[in-house]
This record gives sequence, C-alpha cells and structure tokens, in this order.
Amino acid sequence: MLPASVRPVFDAVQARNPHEPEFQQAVHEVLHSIAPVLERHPQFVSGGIAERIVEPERQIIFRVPWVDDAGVLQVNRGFRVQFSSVLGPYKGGLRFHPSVNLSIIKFLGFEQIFKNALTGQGIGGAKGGSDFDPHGRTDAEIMRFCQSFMNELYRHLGEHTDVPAGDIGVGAREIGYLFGQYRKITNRHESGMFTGKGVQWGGAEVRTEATGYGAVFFAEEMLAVDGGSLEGKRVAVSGSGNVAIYAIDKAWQLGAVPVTASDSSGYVVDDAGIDVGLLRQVKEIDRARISEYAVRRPSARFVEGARPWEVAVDIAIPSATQNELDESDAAALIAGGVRAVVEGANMPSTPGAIAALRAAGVLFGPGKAANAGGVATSALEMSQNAARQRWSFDDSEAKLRVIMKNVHDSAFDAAERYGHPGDYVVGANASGFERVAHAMLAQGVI
Ligand code: NDP
Ligand code: 2IT
Repeated sequence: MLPASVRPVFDAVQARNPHEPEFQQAVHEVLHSIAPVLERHPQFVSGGIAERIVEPERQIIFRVPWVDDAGVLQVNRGFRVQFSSVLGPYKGGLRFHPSVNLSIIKFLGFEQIFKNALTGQGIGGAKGGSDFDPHGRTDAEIMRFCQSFMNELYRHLGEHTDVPAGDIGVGAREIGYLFGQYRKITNRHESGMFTGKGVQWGGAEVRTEATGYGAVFFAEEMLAVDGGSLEGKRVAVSGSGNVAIYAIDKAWQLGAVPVTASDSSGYVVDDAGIDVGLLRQVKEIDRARISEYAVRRPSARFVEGARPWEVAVDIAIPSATQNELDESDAAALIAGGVRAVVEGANMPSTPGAIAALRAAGVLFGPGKAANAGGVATSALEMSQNAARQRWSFDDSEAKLRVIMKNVHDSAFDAAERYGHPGDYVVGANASGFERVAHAMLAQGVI
C-alpha cells in the first residue's frame, strides 16, 4: 500500500499513462520509498517535485525505415525519452528488442534518473531504443538499421545534450554504426556524444566490463556489512550478454563459483563453474544460443524453457531483463538457501519477489544501485573524452570500485536515516531522489 502522501501522484500517473504497466511499476516503487523523504522535506512537497519528476522533460517517437537483405522494406519504431537533465546531460542506454514500447523505455528512463544521481556524477536520466530485433540479422542489416535510426535521432543528441550508450541488443557493433552515422551527418568527431565506444576510438577501458564487475563489487560490499564474503559462494547468474558475462568473470576473480547462465530459451548449469572463455566464444563471437555452451562443455547441461532460480545457490545476480524473477522464483531461491540477490539488470525482480525476499531476511541489492557501475563508467568515459585523455584499465577499475563502495554506502546510510535499516530499495531511491529534488528546487519551476 502506498502512503496517503504520495497516493495522488500515483493515481495521476495511472490515469495519464493507462497502458504503461512497467512505467507504473517503477513509479510505484520510487514513490513508496520517497514518502519518508517528502515528510522530512516540506519544501519538496510545496515545490511539486514528485508531480514534476514523473513526467518526462521530452519524449521522441519516430519512424525507422530500412531495407533488409532480401530487398524487403521494414519499418520499426524508435524512441528516446529524455526524462531529466537537472543534474547533467540526458544519459542512458539504447535497447533494441522486439518487446520495446513506450512503457518499457519510460520505466528505464525513470529509473535512470535516480541511478545516475546515486553515482554522484553530473548526468541526467534518459533511455531509448527500438522494437527492432537484432537476432538473426546480418551485419549489413544491423548497419542499415542503425544508420536509419541515427538519421532521425542525431538531432536530439550531443555531448552537452544527450549521450546514449548500449543496453539489451546494443553492444560494440551497434555503437560503432550509430556513432559513425552521427559523425557522417554532423561532420563532427564528437567523442563525448556516445559512450561504450571501442577503446581504439574514444571508448573507455572497463566500460565493457563495468556493469557486471560493478554488480559483483556491490555484492561484496553488502556481504561485508553482513559479516560475509564471496569466497567459495555458489552464484546463479541469468542472461548471457554484456552484464552477465562480466558478472560471471568478476565473481570468479573474487573467489566465488558462478554456476549458471541463460537466455530467453533456457539456462545452463555447470557444476564445474561457468567457463568464461567458452561463454564469450558462444555468445559474443559465434552469437549462438546458450544451449550451445552445454553442447561444448561436458560438465554442463541445458534446461530448456526454465530460469536458473531453481538451482540452489548462495547468491543470485539476475542480469537479463525486467520481471524475470517472480514470487515463485524467490520462493525457490529461499528454499535453496540464498543469502543475497543482487540486480545486474533493471527491475528484474517483481514487487512480489522483493517482498518475499525481504520477509525471508535475504539481502537485496536493487538494480538502481547494484548496476550503476555501467553508467558511472560511462561518465568516466565522458570525462576522458572531454579532457582528451585515456586512463589505464587498472586505474579505471580502481575508480569503479570506489564508486560502487560510495553507491553502496549512500544507499545504506539513507536507509538508516529514513528508518529502514538494511533496506537498500528505500536507501537507493531516497538517496538518489534527495539529490535530484534539491537540484530541481534550486533551478526553479521549468
Ligand atoms: P545483452 O543484450 O548483452 O544481453 C541480454 C541478455 O538477456 C541475453 O542473454 C538475452 O537473451 C537475455 N534476455 C533479454 N530479454 C530477455 C527476455 N525477455 N527473457 C529472457 N532473457 C532475455 O544486454 P545487457 O547484458 O547489456 O543487459 C542486460 C540487463 O542489464 C538489462 O536489463 C539492461 O537494462 C541492464 N543493464 C545494462 C547495462 C549495460 O551497461 N549494458 C547497464 C545497467 C543495466 P536472448 O538473446 O535470448 O534475448
Ligand atoms: O541501464 C543502464 O544503466 C545502461 N544501460 C547504461 C547507460 C549508460 O549510459 O551507460
């Protein structure tokens, strides 16, 4: 139940955005968490901060026409939701996936505001993408799609305006084509207008690894507060993309044993521990399905049409997509003895799952905090681009580690300050919101 103080804001969001369940879900959670913040800051209430923050500053929806290899015309829909620029230029990834619609882009853009605030850096919140499905498309088709997408989006971007990056379905290959088209149209080699670029042409070291590495650093911080560590822990990871691969990689490095990976067809469980080299070969190079991992690895088996939460583990790191871990998955994890759930993806746990985990005393690291290492390293990429510098891998990883500790501590402290000790959901939302709200008040009603 939402506290009465924020209920009218949620009712208005529901009335105004009736067909946007993911956006409503994200708003509901944040409003719930910030009710105690509003109580303690009457100026946020009189300044209408909550009413204003739930409405994007700008939304762009556009046609993306392109021609496939068979010569057939295709039309996709493109989105960019520029949610808040109060702390810096709009910042957030692009998602290419057939499920993409306005609700999904708005929930992601909304979450991004508070995540980015929590990093302590000068970046606003945005998200974009398309209902384009890159699976099974040739390189030439991907390139033509990206070029058409940028033919429209370029006019809304810029290093001081809006700086996209990757997300589901948008990795190094797509970023290359998107950046190249922007450069061609504008006649500007404007490095800071995109992050996640190749390290040979303005990309930052560690940006590729940052989200997965950051989530595991966050897990380490949470476990340390609880008197534990990653040493010897069995870890279930979902997904087998950018976030999952590097979460698995860092889990190994910090002494844990990651035993699962998945995609939308099912999951693999490997009792010898996931072989990162083989996983990268299968997913990044061969662009094959996760079942192929089990074909090539004797200690692994593929479980079709299921999710990895039925495997008994100490730590779960959902790193695929929204609402991929529901109440029954949470019950299975609890029955298997899970100690911590750390969200590598955005909003992977349903509200029912979070409630069940909380009731069982499981440590829970929400995506807004736990996966903030990706965008935080994007901000480091922007700094390097602005200064025409290139920092080393070790230096950049050390910076990421400090940022994740600060993100953890900000969320932990805010949870204590607002009377919910140990509740990182309240802590992350409250801490991010405080920063955004103060800036909005200072900058007037705009
Ligand atoms: P990738 O495209 O690299 O990988 C996505 C993975 O998730 C794939 O294994 C994909 O499998 C799986 N997946 C996608 N949709 C579904 C679905 N509906 N059901 C089951 N599995 C699915 O994306 P990323 O690793 O970059 O992103 C993963 C998550 O992390 C997303 O929630 C994203 O928003 C979040 N995130 C990403 C950041 C980044 O820097 N990249 C930063 C912070 C958060 P399949 O191929 O079968 O679709
Ligand atoms: O959800 C996210 O934080 C991202 N996809 C990364 C955004 C970014 O701008 O690096």
